[in-house]
Amino acid sequence: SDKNPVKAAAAKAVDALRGDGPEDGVPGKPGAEPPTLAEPTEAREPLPPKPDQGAPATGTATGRPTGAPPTARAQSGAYLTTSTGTRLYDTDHSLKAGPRGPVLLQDHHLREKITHFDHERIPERVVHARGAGAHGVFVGYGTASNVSRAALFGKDVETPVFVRFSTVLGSRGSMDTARDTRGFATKFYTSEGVWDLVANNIPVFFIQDGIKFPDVIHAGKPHPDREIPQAQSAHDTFWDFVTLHTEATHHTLWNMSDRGIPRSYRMMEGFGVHTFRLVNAEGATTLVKFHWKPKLGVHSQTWEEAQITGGVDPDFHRRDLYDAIESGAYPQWELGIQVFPDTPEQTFEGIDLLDPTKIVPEELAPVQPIGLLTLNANPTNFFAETEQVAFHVGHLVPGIDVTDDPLLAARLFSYVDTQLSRLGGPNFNQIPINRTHAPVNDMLRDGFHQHAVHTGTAPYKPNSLDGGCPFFAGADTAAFVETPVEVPAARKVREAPASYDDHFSQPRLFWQSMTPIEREHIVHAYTFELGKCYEQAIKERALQTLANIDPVLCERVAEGLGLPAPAPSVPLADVTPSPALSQVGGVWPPDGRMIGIVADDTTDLDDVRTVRRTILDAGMVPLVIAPSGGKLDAGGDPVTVQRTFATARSVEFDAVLVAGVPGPGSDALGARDAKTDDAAPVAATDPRVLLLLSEAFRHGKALGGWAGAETVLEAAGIPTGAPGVVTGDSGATVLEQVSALLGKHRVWDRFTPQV
Ligand code: HDD
Repeated sequence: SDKNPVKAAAAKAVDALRGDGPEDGVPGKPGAEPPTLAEPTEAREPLPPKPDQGAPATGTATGRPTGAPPTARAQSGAYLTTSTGTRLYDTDHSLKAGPRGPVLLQDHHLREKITHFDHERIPERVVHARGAGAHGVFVGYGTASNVSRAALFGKDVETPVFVRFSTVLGSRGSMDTARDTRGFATKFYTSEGVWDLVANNIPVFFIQDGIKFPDVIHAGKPHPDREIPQAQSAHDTFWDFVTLHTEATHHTLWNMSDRGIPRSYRMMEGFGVHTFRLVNAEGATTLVKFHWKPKLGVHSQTWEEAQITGGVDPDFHRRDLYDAIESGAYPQWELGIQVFPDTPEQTFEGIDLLDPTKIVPEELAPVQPIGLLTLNANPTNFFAETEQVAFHVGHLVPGIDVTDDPLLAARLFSYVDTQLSRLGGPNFNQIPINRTHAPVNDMLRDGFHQHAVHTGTAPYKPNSLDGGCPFFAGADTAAFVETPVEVPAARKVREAPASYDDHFSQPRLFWQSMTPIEREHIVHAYTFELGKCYEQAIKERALQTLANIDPVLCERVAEGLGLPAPAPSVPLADVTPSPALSQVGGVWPPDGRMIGIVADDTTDLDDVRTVRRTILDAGMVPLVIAPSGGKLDAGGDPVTVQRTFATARSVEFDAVLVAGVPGPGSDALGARDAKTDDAAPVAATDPRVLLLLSEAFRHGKALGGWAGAETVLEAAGIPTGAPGVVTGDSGATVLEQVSALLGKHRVWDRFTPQV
């Protein structure tokens, strides 16, 4: 055993601890001075305001701030210890009676290590279990200060935030690119307390009353007998519910549109869904709907891309968010509000503002920007932050209040309740990620996981022992005062207002607002999802809801299912389309877009270097794809390979370039091995490259190639001169045109929709 360095070091450490080692003064050594004991620990103050909630201010290798130092690979600190701070000399061997003997029960370290491990998991969220989070900052524009007294909306006021994006139906380990609604929950650590805006990327909800939430979720989750399918709505129980419950039609249509398969969390809108009530300094109230508008525009994957991604990179959205922040391409959203007068009817242009299945088209009430969100730091520890963050629609600050939307009422109850079992007790707001930055002076005491050491003897009000402290604030000292709205005299009933019966006019508005290619995607989505259902009656009911949205939609889906198309059972509403609902059109910044560059041993690397540099300077990400890893061109100035033909798949890239091949006698070639002189590009014959290119072409992605790369594109079956296929003499000119195409997200001209 002397030959084993770990054991030798451990034996030395044990000797030292026993006090019979060579050094003097080792505690425990006979004759050594007894150690001086520190004073007993002072009782601590009650939980202080949390000044250190922001992500640790550290830097990456590139000098950018991040959640964790990139070099940190293990725990900091010199010695491994138990949870109570006792230093350990071994964590690889249980304590045994001899090397081959039985393990001893007295091995505390063994028991502590295993016990803690056994309890590492907590229940996943009952919905929105799969998510990714990031830290950031919200800066108010001051434009909302006339409608809300909330300090965070003040001009240039900076508020730290934590945002968690999520899918709804899948488990914690499910794929990111499932067709689903996305959560977009923001915790604002304001100076007046925490405000949580718990939003989705779809502005309407499946149900109008929260009492039905368990029903819609039970229907959407995997079947209870075999627990399949995972993270899917393409199954009988989901469609059974949404076709029996036609108020779900609007949300379902959004899910079946491209909104259900976002390209990135960075390219999604967010919606508060409910109408909220803002209160200004004079006490005047306004009704509003909250919108997050991404600076990069709203973009989606194609359905085939989403399916391939689910297999080749289930963490696609999580990785995308993390990488973008790490590389300094900080995602940004503007927070905006649609503003409506707070009238007793609570309607706007005939739209019921308390009905969460309805939108107010932006053309009727423009979204007015009130602040800017920037996500600029990744979490340091996923569990501590992203998993333990606890949002609640009831976390409000003065100036932001709720309305009587019955869906919101159930949420106000549910979000605390669920944390009790998820986070194991009532003290979840003491977990670091949940701690407010405002001073806390509550009278909540004890309970599991109590971290505060509260002083004083009078945690009740009124009291005289503490001189009556703490005192009450008033509206003038930033108290949250519920808005004293009139509640109409009424009977107790289990009923909804008549306006909630209109389930089809707004789905029709959405359908009519789509461009032909978006409509075609919707047709394909319904045809796929209903095609995965087994029950004939469910498909027939679904076709009836589609007929009530639009006969063309119904006919196309019916055709795909091989079923007759029914006639509408309600009069079709006469709607004015809302162009703001469409994702096609507009030009957006290409920040953070991924560009693959296919290269091999025959490639002119000078051009690759220039193109890479130009892509980086434009804030995009160049990834060189080569036959094998390592470097291209060992001599001179080698180019690092980021992806190999084996690891690259089209779904990762927003555009793909095929780097040029130098002609015989070119300088670039002369600098390398002459054996490549007349070699054809390896890429032209490698099936993985041909798949990469043909998929990218099929998915409407910009493609480019220069100086002989046409042979590779042709080998992939890509017609020369097809829309969005750019070829030329040099990488620089090709890249310029490809970047311009990226601003539109996809080469829409490549598709010929039939709707
Ligand atoms: Fe919810 C989580 C968004 C209706 C009950 N919800 C949750 C999350 C988001 C939303 C983004 C994830 C939060 C996180 O990242 O931790 N939920 C919405 C929106 C809704 C909505 C936009 C409709 C407008 N939710 C809704 C209803 C109920 C719930 C009607 C219950 C009656 N939601 C929950 C929950 C969750 C949750 C069970 C699960 C985990 C959690 O709260 O913390 O309480």
